[in-house]
Amino acid sequence: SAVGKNRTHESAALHVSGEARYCDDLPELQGTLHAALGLSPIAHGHLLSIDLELLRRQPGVVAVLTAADIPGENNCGPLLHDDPILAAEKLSYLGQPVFAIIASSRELARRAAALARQAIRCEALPPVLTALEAHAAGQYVIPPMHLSRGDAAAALQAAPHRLIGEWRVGGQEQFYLEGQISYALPQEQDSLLIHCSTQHPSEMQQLVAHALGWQAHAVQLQCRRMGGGFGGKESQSALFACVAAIAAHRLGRPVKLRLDRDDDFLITGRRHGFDYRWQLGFDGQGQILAAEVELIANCGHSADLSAPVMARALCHFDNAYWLPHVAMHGFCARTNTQSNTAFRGFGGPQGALAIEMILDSVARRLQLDPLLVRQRNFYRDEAGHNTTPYGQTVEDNQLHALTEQLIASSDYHARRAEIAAFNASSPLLKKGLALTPVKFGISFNVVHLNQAGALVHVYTDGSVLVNHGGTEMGQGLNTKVAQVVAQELGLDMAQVRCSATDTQKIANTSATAASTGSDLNGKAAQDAARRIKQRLLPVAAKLLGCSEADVCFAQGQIGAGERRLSFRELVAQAYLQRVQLWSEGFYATPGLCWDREKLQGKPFYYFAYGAAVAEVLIDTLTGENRMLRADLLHDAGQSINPALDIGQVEGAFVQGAGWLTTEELVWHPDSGLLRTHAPSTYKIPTANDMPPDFRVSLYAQPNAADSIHCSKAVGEPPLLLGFAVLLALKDAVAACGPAGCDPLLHAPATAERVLQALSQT
Ligand code: MTE
Ligand code: LUZ
Ligand code: MOS
Repeated sequence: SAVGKNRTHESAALHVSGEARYCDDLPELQGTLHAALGLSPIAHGHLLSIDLELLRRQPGVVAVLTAADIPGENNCGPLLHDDPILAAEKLSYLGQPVFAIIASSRELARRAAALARQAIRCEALPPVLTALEAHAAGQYVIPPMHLSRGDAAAALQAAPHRLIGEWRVGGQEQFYLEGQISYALPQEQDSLLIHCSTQHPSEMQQLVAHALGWQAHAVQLQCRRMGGGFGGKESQSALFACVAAIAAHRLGRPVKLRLDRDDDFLITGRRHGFDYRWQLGFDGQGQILAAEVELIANCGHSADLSAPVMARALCHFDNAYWLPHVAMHGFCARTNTQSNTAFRGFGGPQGALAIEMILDSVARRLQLDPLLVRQRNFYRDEAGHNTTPYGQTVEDNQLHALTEQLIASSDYHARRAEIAAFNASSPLLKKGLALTPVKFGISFNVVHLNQAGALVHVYTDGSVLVNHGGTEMGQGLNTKVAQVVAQELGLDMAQVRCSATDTQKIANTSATAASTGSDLNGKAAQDAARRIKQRLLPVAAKLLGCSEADVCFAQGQIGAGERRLSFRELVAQAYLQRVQLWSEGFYATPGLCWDREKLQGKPFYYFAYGAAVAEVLIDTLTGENRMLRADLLHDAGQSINPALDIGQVEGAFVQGAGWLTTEELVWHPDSGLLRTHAPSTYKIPTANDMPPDFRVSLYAQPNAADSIHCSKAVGEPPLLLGFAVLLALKDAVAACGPAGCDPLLHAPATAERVLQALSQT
């Protein structure tokens, strides 16, 4: 069978040989022009004028576009219309695009765009650069959100123990290897074809159409693959698609806009950094009685996806734990920085990490192993202990069994003792250990987005072409969807091919996001394949002289008993009988409901679970640290392709660990310039940061929900496994202090922060 087996990524050979075509590898049409963006030199202020003459006289410059040249709506924001494509009057962050240079070469376009500082006349206002400053001033991109259950204030008062704290975690750059890019090609009768590296072709189509004042049917978006998206191309590929489209239409020539890495950092947003203020009431066993928390997100200058990101953060503060009384307050702070957006986990990591840090503090105060306190607070399969603060019942709870399995396989308790012995005899080097669990809700937390379409063609030679609304960003979606179709038609993988995502094939698609790509598109493609199979069955039954119920599709053969017919022969016969050999398919996730105002309902079709154990070593003289070992156990349901899923788990864990350790964003406190805008200063994990002992397993339990082949979504949840690394670092720092000490360790826990935390012990 095609499903449930390790299969290489459909483009693996092309990836490693360099033959895989990304947008910038497409052959350029003759007459192609290149665009570059002129960026705001200030973080906040008024735009007074642009010296267009200066820019137009530069070598190679064909045109200069400003906000005034946008024929339709000057907006590329996904939800609220508060994101100008090019700044009109207000300058909202340093790096905001103000004009576009269109020139004969990319190099000349960039040279002219680099004159922005001379060409832009503006009046500076003081910028607000931190979320806490914005929060103090009541400056938000959307109104505050509240989610509560019970009476947290009264339960806090009544609790035998109380802790109050503040904590913060930084943002994170997606650092997709392929930067943002769009290539727009004018077509006949005022229409455009745009190749764009995007997770959301349909939204790019919509936003380009609005910017041009056109109907959507005049804009075709195509994306064969991305060199990574990680959420950064869910909404924020739009600005580049719009600029390329406007320029291409205006000049009647193909226009390509490809950012270099520094501009990508300066223009686009990333994971929201969060500040937290919390209070927890608990008993002497570490059982949580009440929690109240303020989550303050740095949203940047516009709303972008901040509302659903904050909603997901609030719906993940519980993580694995039953919180009897809880009050959460989410504040989306408006600052003069890039507009923050989706990043793997979409606010979930920021919500769940807070409770993990809090529980760690509780355990240290009570001098208990943090793992014990975590297990005591797990959701349990009994009424009164199994509903989330947003009202969804935690069904199919795998937390207890999965954690027990990992405790055993990682040898947690013995290693805890070994580490204590090591630390007692090692004055300068200290080890730390932590186990953290994950429960992650699967579905878009906006109900209507949970739908997908597919189109399957069977050609008369028996070969199959699959198209669906999802996009391939390296995660292996096309491979999984091809497996599903091959399984349905009993074919070999070699007979099935996936083609580029195209708005002319599937309309009104959702972003490939929220980890739902294979859940949604897999079901839609299965639906399409089943429709074709239904039409083939009577043809096959007649040819084989049996009843339809006896016809079986397997290994490229159609059979009933001893009689066999190849898929190719069947299809050729069916064609002659004028049977439709292609079909559309559709899927909408059943049973979801969500009240956006009250933040109550069933936003998730199911939960994915996981747990990680990390062991670290710190040098107490320098704060330098490294991971020694990581054991991951992750619930991908009954995996469609275990090899791909293991890859997702490994990658997500390392990406999560990078967020919490080395990846630090620094804005200049006066000018608001992002200082860390290249790999020289912004440190993502490298091969050297992989734990030398790295053990990754899938927790093989079929999904209890009716998902595609009982698999579970795997794209985002394992990012939260990276929490274990931060908590292990905190454990190592605490080992330097007296029993019961609870050092404050903000994230990212860079060597400097570890050293700072050590100085408090
Ligand atoms: N894996 C790779 N290689 N590249 C990516 O850009 N994005 C992640 C995850 N895994 C990403 C990735 C994010 S943010 C999401 S939401 C999912 O993949 C999206 O794909 P899926 O829904 O098909 O899992
Ligand atoms: N909700 C969600 C969303 O849970 N994940 C997403 O990626 C998303 N994107 C847009 C709107 N809601
Ligand atoms: Mo992923 S953050 O939902 O693109």
